[in-house]
Order: sequence, then C-alpha cells, then structure tokens
Amino acid sequence: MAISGFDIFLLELPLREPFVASHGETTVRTITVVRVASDIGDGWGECSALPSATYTAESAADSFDALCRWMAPELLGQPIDHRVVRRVLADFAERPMAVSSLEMAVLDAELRRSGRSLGRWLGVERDSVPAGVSVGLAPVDETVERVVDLAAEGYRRVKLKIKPDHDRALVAAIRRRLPSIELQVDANGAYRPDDVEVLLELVDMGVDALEQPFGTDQAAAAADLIRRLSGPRSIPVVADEAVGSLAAAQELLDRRALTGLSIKPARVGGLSVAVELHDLCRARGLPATAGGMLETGLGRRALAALAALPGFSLTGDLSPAGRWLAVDPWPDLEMVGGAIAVPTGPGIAPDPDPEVLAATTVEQRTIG
Ligand code: OSB
Ligand code: MG
Repeated sequence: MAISGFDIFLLELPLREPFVASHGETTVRTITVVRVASDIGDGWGECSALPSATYTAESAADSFDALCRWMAPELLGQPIDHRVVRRVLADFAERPMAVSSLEMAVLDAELRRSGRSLGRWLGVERDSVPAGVSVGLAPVDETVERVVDLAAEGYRRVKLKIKPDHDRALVAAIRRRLPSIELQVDANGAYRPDDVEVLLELVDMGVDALEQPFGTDQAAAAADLIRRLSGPRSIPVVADEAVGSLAAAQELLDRRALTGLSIKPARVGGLSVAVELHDLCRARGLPATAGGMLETGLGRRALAALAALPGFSLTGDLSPAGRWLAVDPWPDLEMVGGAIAVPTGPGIAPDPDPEVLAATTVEQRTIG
C-alpha cells in the first residue's frame, strides 16, 4: 500500500474570456496537475496556483518545478494515506497549493479504492449547492450586461471584482437591475486603510459581503472596518488571500479582523485543512464561502463537494469549470436550475480525457 511514483503535468488551458482582477489578468490558464501511482491504483490532484505569482506567492510553473524536484520525491515509498502527505511535507508551508495537489491525489486514490465519493468522505448531507459566479474587472456597462445574463442563466450569487474608482457606480448599476441577487464584492486587497468610507457606502448600497478589501498585511484596517459595520450594516468581511493556514485564520480572529472566510483548499494547504477551517468557522458562527481558483473539472468537483458542508452559508464561486476554461481534460460539472450537484462517483473526479490531456500538456515529468 505504498506510493510508487508520480506523473506531473504542466498544462496550458485557454480561457473563454480573460479573468481580470486587481492582482492581474489571466488569459491562458497554465496549471499543474499530478497523478500518483500506487499498488492500490492511481489518483489525481490539482495544484491551483495561478499562471503568475500575483494572487499568492505560488505560480503554476514554479510549483511544477518544486513538485518535481523536492516534494514528490519525498513521498516515494510512503504509505498511500493522505494524512502522511501532510506530515511528510510539513516543511513546505510556503507552498500550500503544491502540498494540496499531492494530498488530493493520494486522497483520490484512497477514495477510488474504497468506492467512496469525496462528499461521502466529508460526510455532507446536501446533494447540491447553489451556483455562484465571479465576474472580473471590465467597464461598468459591459459588466452590468454580463451580470444580468449570468443571473438569467440561473446563478444565485455574483461576486464582483472591484478596485478604487471602480466600485460605487458598478454596485449601484447592478443593484438597480438586480435588486435581490446575493451580491459580494472582492477587491483582492486593492483598498487602503483610509478608503473605509467608500466601503461603507457600498454596504449601504446593498452589498452582502466584502471580500479581502485590504492587503494581507492590513489586519488593523480590516478590524477598523468591522468595528464600523455594526447593527444592520454588519455584513461579513471575508478574508481570502490573508488566510493561508489555520494559524493565520486564528490570528485574524483574535484580532477581530475577519467576520467571514473564503475557504480554498489549495490556498490553505489541502482539503483536510479546508475541513478544519470549516469546522473553526462553524464553531465561531462565522459564515464561510467556497472560493474558486479557475480550476479544472477536477478542482471544481472537490470544491462542489466541500461547499456542501453546513458551514458554507455564503454561496461560493461554484460555477462549472467551463465558465472560464475553453478546453479542459476533465469532464465538467453542470449547473441545473441555479444549482450544482455534489458529485457522487468514486474518488474526487473521473479520469481526464487522455487526448485532451496530451494536447494541452506543455511539460511532463515522471518521478519514481
Ligand atoms: O480572489 O477569489 C479570488 C480566482 C483566482 C484567484 C483569486 C480569486 C479568484 C476568483 C474565483 O475570484 C473565480 C472562479 O474560480 O470562478
Ligand atoms: Mg477573493
């Protein structure tokens, strides 16, 4: 029951439309995926690091390199047990997305072997989750039309990317056209502490949650904003890139610098840490939201299962992978009636299509 090897792939997947946020623009989704081989069978994991190291310090190509050189070799001969991955790779805390991919691959192999789905392993009770969509930065008129179309497709929640001077007019226009859609805004850290008045105005305009308004080193500004959002204005201030671990979440909680958490399995070091963060949120009564990373159908399936846990009270970035990816080796999730079914097949996802995988692979390495 030991790990015998890995195949590590760097893929280039074209996007349907550029994804623009204040941390940069993505047009081709370079992404690293891993396949683990063992005597109980194979499993697949996704390293969701973005093409460039702008959102967090990890990037797809750099992760590919680290996985091949240092991380996968550490696991050769180890038992095929996802808990071992976390323990053996404890020194790679600076590379949570790469660790996450290896944990996912090993967990997938274990679940496939026992015929269980990820949802069953997590113990979820819901069989579907509401669909939500993230909308990149674009001119206001264009964004409004885009959001109206997405709402007509059935999405229950929209998360608008905002930045200074691209906020009030946008939120006002969306609220005029869609008075009751669940509306979150995500600044990816673009505001400065003295922009707090603008953020309060957005809340008064009917924003339901504010994601990462300030930089990751601006906990005091987040705490100040939270203090000023009392009473009817007390919407969640959601931390995204500021929380890369359980310890980071705990510290921000102690400083009263978050009142909601975006949980992305990759960003926090894997599905098992994501579950621990979910449990922390539940214990503290904090709303959680399942955050997307422009994943393939593989990563998106993991997210759909995770989002079915009871603490995810804010709708997540739960759109099919095809919302962004024009080409994807994995079969996609489907949105039906504004909801996405929690996958029920064995493991985390079915195998990728070998032809699409080969056609999109730009580098491949075998370890072991
Ligand atoms: O800040 O939430 C973010 C995607 C990549 C990196 C950061 C973020 C995002 C999203 C989610 O907004 C988009 C999606 O996967 O649908
Ligand atoms: Mg975000």
